[in-house]
Amino acid sequence: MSSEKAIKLFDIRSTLTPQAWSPHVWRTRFVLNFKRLPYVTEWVAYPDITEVLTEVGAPPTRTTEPLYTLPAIVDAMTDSPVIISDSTAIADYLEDTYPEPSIYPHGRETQLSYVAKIGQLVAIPMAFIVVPNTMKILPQGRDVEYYVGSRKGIFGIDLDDMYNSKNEAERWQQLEGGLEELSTIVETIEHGDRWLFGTAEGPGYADFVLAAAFVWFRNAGPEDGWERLRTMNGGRWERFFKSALEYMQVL
Ligand SMILES: N[C@@H](CCC(=O)N[C@@H](CS)C(=O)NCC(=O)O)C(=O)O
Repeated sequence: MSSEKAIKLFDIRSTLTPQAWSPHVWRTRFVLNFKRLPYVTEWVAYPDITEVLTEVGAPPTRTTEPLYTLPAIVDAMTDSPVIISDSTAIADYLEDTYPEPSIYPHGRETQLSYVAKIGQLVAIPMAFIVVPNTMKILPQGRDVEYYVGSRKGIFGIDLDDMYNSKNEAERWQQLEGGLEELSTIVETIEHGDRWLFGTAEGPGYADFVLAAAFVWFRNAGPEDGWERLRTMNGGRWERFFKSALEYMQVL
């Protein structure tokens, strides 16, 4: 597709086919697919994120290194191109600019409160398991070198200490506990059969955030990790993931 009248989505390159794995970028990709917006992906090497985003004029998303993160988008469908970084800011922008279908059923604040719960109960315990494994799907050389050299500064813990034979059982216990608690929260939300945080008619943004965490776990996590997770809580997560497949194209 010509990128002239499309949205450019910056994503992190990998050795996978298709390449997409980053949980934050998947949030944006789900929204673009759901709203059926034309987009093209520009694959960026981890060590080049700062240079690429500085060049396009995207704002930094952090106050400590790394200052620049993905996702970022350039929307060339508007009168003058709009450049945005940070998954929440992008979701808000896409919702304001292309309101239908809406990603905020039950309201934005409600969706973002579910997103916070997903972060605390699922994404954080998952990070300990996935982050040390991710180097396996990054191109050897400068991508892996940058990744390995910068993780401690971000997570405050050595990659070797995140997930190893000594703490593996405990890490899984934390993730299982988080999923169990999330499952209890989901029971209290009125939703249809397909989605957990949306309505009978369609998904909410929190559904995409949870699905993004699951794709991350499946694509960048340890071998058999997804096999183990998907059957937990009576297979709820696998059924949910099947619904999300509809919006999982990588363009
Ligand atoms: N608050 C940001 C966080 C995004 C984020 O942390 N992205 C990671 C990839 S999943 C990244 O680009 N990291 C850059 C790096 O580690 O150098 C958002 O929601 O978009």
